[in-house]
Amino acid sequence: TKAPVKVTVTGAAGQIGYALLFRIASGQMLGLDTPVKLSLLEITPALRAAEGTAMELTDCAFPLLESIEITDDATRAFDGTSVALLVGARPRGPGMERGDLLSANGGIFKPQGAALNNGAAEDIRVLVVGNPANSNALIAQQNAPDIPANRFSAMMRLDHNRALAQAAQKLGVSVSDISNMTIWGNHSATQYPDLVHAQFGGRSIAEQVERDWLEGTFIPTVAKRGAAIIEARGASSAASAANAAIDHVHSWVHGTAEGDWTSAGVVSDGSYGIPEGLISGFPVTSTGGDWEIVSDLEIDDFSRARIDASVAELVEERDAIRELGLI
Ligand code: NAX
Repeated sequence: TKAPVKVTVTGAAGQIGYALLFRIASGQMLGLDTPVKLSLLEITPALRAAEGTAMELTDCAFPLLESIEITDDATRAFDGTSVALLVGARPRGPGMERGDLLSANGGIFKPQGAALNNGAAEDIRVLVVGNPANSNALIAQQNAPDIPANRFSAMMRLDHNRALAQAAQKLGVSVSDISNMTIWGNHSATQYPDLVHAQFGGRSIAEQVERDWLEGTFIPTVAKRGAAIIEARGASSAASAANAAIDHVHSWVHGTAEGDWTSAGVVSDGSYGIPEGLISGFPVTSTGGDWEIVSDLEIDDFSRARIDASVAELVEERDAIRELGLI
């Protein structure tokens, strides 16, 4: 076995945290050869609940779980950490405008970015799950100038997995028969799940389904799935979100399959006309360590318009957080 790796989960007492921690501790994220030291960061009133979760983690007697730390101090939680899963965020309350939401989250992600910058391990990798994920990731990244920008990513993987499942159901095939799916843009209702590049049987899926279904059913079903889950369950996606976070970090650390790619929100290098510096959904590969944006895909007019619309929203959010002095 390898040396133990410190993994920090923020919002650890929340519902995604509850679905996530046990899978990390069991080795499903970093691998069965890697012991983990868990650090649970919560706000003070939720520390007791986090202790309860920690008691259950202890009661699982996971062979790979070396230690559990519970704290409301970001400096301590991020000290020496190699993987930071930023799940805790401020949800949009009734009557809350986007500016209020961004500023409330700035109060969380700005100091967390700074704490990561000061104390995280050399090999730190950060995944932002808490919404608005892309902009929260940008705030954290911009406040951590000493950490390479490509170590920050925002979660598009739940949307990606939703898109795989919807396409597989439509074609009557297994999700494992579908490859090269991409979620472009923002993790929001404007996201563009791309069936033009997604493949089944070596061919574009867009060529194998009706145009009406692609535009009128597939895209809205994937983009509005979060709302549909809330309506059905009475609570937002938790287990599927945790699963996506596990998948994301697993692909990042262990690599993506040869010939395939996945989706992640990463800092744009200007590819595909997406302004440099924005954290946008892209097709990405990893050979085990760093995300790399898949280059030179041909973008048709329909995809161009969809990508541009979602990126315009990211630009607005970035301008708003800039105005608020968060970046
Ligand atoms: P919960 O409200 O159940 O849990 C959030 C937890 O974060 C709470 O325990 C809260 O005390 C904690 N928290 C708040 N501020 C904190 C801070 N400054 N430091 C540490 N912890 C803090 O929400 P949950 O359902 O777990 O969702 C968490 C976040 O994930 C939300 O922002 C949600 O919108 C987002 N999601 C993102 C998804 C994605 O695909 N990127 C999908 C699922 C999910 O909706």
